[in-house]
Order: sequence, then structure tokens, then C-alpha cells
Amino acid sequence: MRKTLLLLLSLCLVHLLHAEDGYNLWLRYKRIDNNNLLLTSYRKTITAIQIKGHSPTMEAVRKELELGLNGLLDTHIPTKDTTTNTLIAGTREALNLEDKPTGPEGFLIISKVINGKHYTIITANTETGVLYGAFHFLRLIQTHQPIENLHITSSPRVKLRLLNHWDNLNRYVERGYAGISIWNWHTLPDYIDDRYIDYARANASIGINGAVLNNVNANATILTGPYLQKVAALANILRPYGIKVYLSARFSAPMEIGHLKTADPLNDTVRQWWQAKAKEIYQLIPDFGGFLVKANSEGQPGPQNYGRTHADGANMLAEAVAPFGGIIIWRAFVYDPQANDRFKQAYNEFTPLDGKFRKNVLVQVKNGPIDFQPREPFSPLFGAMPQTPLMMEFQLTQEYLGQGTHLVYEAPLFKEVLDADTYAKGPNSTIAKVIDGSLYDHTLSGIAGVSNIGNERNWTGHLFGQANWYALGRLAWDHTLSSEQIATEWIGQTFSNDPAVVTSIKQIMLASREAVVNYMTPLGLHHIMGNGHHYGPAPWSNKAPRPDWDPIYYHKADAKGIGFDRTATGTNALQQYQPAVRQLYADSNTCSDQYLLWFHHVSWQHKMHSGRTLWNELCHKYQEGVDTVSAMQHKWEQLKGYIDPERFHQVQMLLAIQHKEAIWWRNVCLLYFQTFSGMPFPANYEQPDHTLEYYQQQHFPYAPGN
Ligand code: BDP
Repeated sequence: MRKTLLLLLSLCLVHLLHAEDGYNLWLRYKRIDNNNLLLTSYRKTITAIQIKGHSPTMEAVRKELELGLNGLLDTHIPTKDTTTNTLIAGTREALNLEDKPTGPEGFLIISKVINGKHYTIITANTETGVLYGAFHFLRLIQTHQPIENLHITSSPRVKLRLLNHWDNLNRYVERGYAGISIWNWHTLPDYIDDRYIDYARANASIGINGAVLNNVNANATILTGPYLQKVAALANILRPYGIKVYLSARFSAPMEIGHLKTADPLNDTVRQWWQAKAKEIYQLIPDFGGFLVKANSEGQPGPQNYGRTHADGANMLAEAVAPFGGIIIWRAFVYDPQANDRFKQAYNEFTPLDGKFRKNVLVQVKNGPIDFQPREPFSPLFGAMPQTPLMMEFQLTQEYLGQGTHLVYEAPLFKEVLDADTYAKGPNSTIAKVIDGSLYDHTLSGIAGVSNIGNERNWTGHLFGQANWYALGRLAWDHTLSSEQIATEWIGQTFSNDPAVVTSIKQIMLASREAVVNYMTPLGLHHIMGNGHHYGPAPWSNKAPRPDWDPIYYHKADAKGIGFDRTATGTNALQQYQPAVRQLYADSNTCSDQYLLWFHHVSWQHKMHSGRTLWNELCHKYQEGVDTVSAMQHKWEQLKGYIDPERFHQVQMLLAIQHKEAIWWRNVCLLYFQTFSGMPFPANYEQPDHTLEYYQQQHFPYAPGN
């Protein structure tokens, strides 16, 4: 009987679901479904809204609370003065409260009874803090949490929580798989697309407080007068939402747009040029965040062109923006084709510069030593530059994780890195503590995510890409949240709070990162993708313009075995870690399987922890990756009828592509590595349906994002 009722109920639910295109992200604000008791109690607790203040930020608070509550509670909630059961939002100053929220961005949400009347109060030291509190309050309702007897204090653990857009001025997004850039430079500054506002809302809702608008492979034109007007227009839109704009600066800009003969950072005219440029920018954008710089990396100009160091370059810019409160984010993503191991380059170049950067410089380090691979050991720079605030760079756009078509929830990857122990100051010197500044008492701290946003209707192309954007913001705010908590929140807001739906989608999401590792680069393989576009597997590739772009440089497969010896008998990259970390990886018999081929060249017969030979383990892992994707597909199929047909079908089709491509990766890699191992595929392995030659002849000249 109960079952039939439930079935009937869910059938009704299907009819209630209507077209969804993903545009509203996790801010859908649909009526609380399927839980009338909860709806009634919410309606009782909030019968009016009162906003203290009329600034653009307080207007944003008002609009969001009205939009959110009217939608979620499916009733008109008036904005009016004191009555019982009122939601009040305002700064502590405006409310004259004794309760103390923490910090400039933290907030406090409390339920209070004053003179017998019930209030829910959202307050903070600043208006931006109130906005964050408002979004948090809406999230409570969106995820069906109680809103009575609240006493919630929250403040961000990391100061700079940024998106890095790799967007070019012609709107092509480098490594972008979700359409073209959302910044329409041609129609700016006069035309303000609604999307800019929705972008600001989405970011503010997860605490992101800065956006680098243009590609790190920068074009100096962005620093010219007309473009700065356009940047200023965007800054005006984002400002009420607590978001500052930053720009990627091209180091040679003084030559390209300033017509100087040099960009030498120690040259006085060059320094003055940057100082004048900074002044010009701050006149237009008083709260401009600062510059992000990729220098002397992959052909970009930089201080080394003039025999100067990264610190010389960063400090020159830091000096220019310092009078205005600006900061410089200098990237540590550098590598040299001459070096015997790309892994070691950033550490070698940057550790000697520790202590040499000005106070307003952060060094931004990619999570791993190579390049956003499905799994990397952490970059040895973390914990190795105590005097310099290090900023984390994660990649939301899935350049190496299946690009626009694979469902990969990245929070487990982010957490794995943040939770890793550097042992820099003894045990429990986690990367999270390096990044949030607590390990070395830095006041500047930051996390950046390379954006996965484009102008596709649902922003990220793959609907589940939204979860990675969401996770970045939430973890930058509070890195102690678990991947599972974040997934639960996101699913509740994006799809449904029905426990069965949440559980299934969560299982899919939480399995997806390990799946991509397994079907692409198990056991510590890395960088074996196609050259240039980085789409699909090409482990045989050996003709790139530089050896360190070639897969063969990384896997080093030969008749004896496979893997990169980075121990003392090899390049000794391991030396860059603290002894306690080194110890984890140094011995091929005790090194965990996940990192084995990152650090060891081991024989095909090598005995793995499972008891299998390395070759059999490799086959096993590739197969496991494919099997996990099948399981993800199967789980998704069971959600039919519980999710609106539009989004259901979209994800269903993408999962089919992911499955096909997982098989492609498995077949290609195993057929190729078999030419070295000479060993047969084990019995449980599905035989490839094509030859290696067939796969080698495939070309993808128009693969996106290159
Ligand atoms: C690599 C990308 C390249 C970026 C570079 C970077 O392939 O497009 O420019 O990283 O981070 O992964 O600078």
C-alpha cells in the first residue's frame, strides 16, 4: 500500500517537472516539493522580509531573498517593517546588534525573540558579508534544512577565492568546452548582458570574490584605454556582489602598447610605464584586484628575457599596484625543455626566491608538478616557500579530464591535494594550511580555479561541470567540507532533495574521479594524451615541438617495464619533498599503487599489492575504469522520471560518449603498452575491437579548446 502510494506520488512529481535547461545553476528556487510539512513550517517562520540599507549590495540582497523565498515558498512574501516572523538582513552597524560576526566577509544568522516577536537575522560586518549570509540562508531552504533556532557563524578560510578565465579577446576560450567567452568585448561597455549579473550572483552564492577576466596567455590590448573602459563596466556589475576584477598582464606590454624598447623590470622607464598604467586602471576601477602573470613559460615573455628573476618581475608590478592596495599573482607554472625532468623545474626556479617577493605578491602553484592530470602527487613547492604566500591553482575546465563530455566531479581531487601532508613543519602540515596561510602566518591567501564557463545555455556545457565550479567556491570558503557534503548540497539545489535521487547522483559523482584516473592514467601514468588539443589517448606520440610535450617522455615504456624513475637512481625529483613524504614514495615495493609510475620504472612482472603483475594490474585498472562508467550509466538510467527529461537526456547522451571514450582510452593504451610488455590480456579483459594501427590513424583536427 505504502509502496503504491509512493509510486503514485512520484508519478505526480514527474508531471510537475518541466523544462529545465541548466541556466539557473544551483539557484533554481523551485517550490519546496514533496514536503508540505516543511513548506508550511518555512512559511510560518518567514512571513516578511526587511532589508536595512539601500546600497547596490543591499539591493542585491533584497532581490535575491525575494526571488529565492517567493520561489521556494511559492508565495508572495512582503517586504515590510516589523511584524513577527520577519527575516531581517543588514550590517551589524545598521542593525545595532551586539552579536559579533567574524571578519570582513563572515556572516551570522540567528533566530531571536525580541519583545515577544520572532526574527531571523542575517548580519555581518560588511554588506558583502550580509550577501553571503543571505545566500547561505537560501541554501538552507533549498537543501531542506531547518531554519528555526539558528545560530550560524561562518567566515572564509581563504582570502582570495578566484576564477581564472582563460578567455581571449576574440572570445575564444583556451581549453574551453562550453562555447565562447561570456565576455562580449565588442559590445562592452555599453551593452550589459543579463548573464554578467547572473554570473555575479552565482559566484557570490558560493563566496567567489574575484575574477581574472582574460587568458594567462595574455594579449596586451586588454590594458589599452578602450578595453579598460570595458573592464570597468564589468567591474561595476560585479562590485555589488563582492567580486573584484583582475587582469592577466602580458609582461611585454610596455613594448607592445607602450612602444618602449624593452620590458626589463629593472629599467626605470619600464617601471614608470607600469606605475602609470596602474594609476590609469585604478582611476577607472578603484577596487581593481591586481594582475595575474604567466611569465617565461610556454613562450610567454618575462623577466628572464632580460636576465632577471621572477621576483624582479613580480616586484616591479607589485610596486606599481601597491599604492592602490592591488596584488600580484605570479604563476609558478614554468618548465624548461632542456631540463631532464619537467617535474623539478618550478621548485628549482622558485625556492631560491623565497623571501624575495614584495608583501603584495602571491605565487600561484598548480596542484601538481606537471599539469592538471587526473591524478598527480602534490607540487613539492607547497611547504617549500615558507616566506611566500602560495596560492592554489586548480583546473575546473576538464582539459585532461574528458573535456566537455565526461562527468567528472573534481571535489575529491581538490580534497586529496588540500588534505595531503607536506610535513614541512612536522606532521599535519597539510596543503590546506599552507594555502589558508595558517601554517606560516600569512595574511594573504588564495585559491583559484581555471574557469569552465562559457556562453552555452547551461554555462559549463556538461551539466555536471557546474558541480566543479560550485565545489571550488565552497572549498575555497571552507576546505574542511567533504566532497560528499558539497555534492549533497549541489544535488539538492540542482536536482532534488529526494533521498533516493540524492543518493544515486552522489554515488555517480563520487565514483567519477577515480573512474577517469583508471580509464585514462592508472597507477601513476600521466601526460599520455593527444598532442595540442589534448583530446584522447596518444601514448605513442613523440613528435611534439618539445620533448616535454611528448607522452613517451612521461611513460618511458620499454621492453623492461614502464614508468618514470624519479628516485635517486633516476632524476631524484623525490628529493624535493620532505623526508617523510619521500619515504612514502621512494621504494617501489611500498609506494602506493596510485603513484607508482610517477616515481618508478618498474618491470612488467613487478608484483603489485593486489598480488597481480604490473601488466595484469594495468589491464585490471583500465577495465575497472570502463566498468565504473557503465555503472554510472546504469545508475543514471534508474533516475529516469525523477529528473526533468531535458537534463536527464542530456546527461544520458554524454555518459554514452564517456563510456565510448573510456573504452577508447583502455584499448589504445593497453594495445600500445602491450607492444612493450608482450604479455597477453587477462581473461576478464574485453578484447579491443580495433588494431593499434587503426587507432593511430585517427586524427581530430577540430577538437575544441586548443
Ligand atoms: C596547459 C594548457 C595551456 C595553458 C597552460 C597554462 O594546455 O593551454 O596555457 O597549461 O596553465 O595545461 O599556462
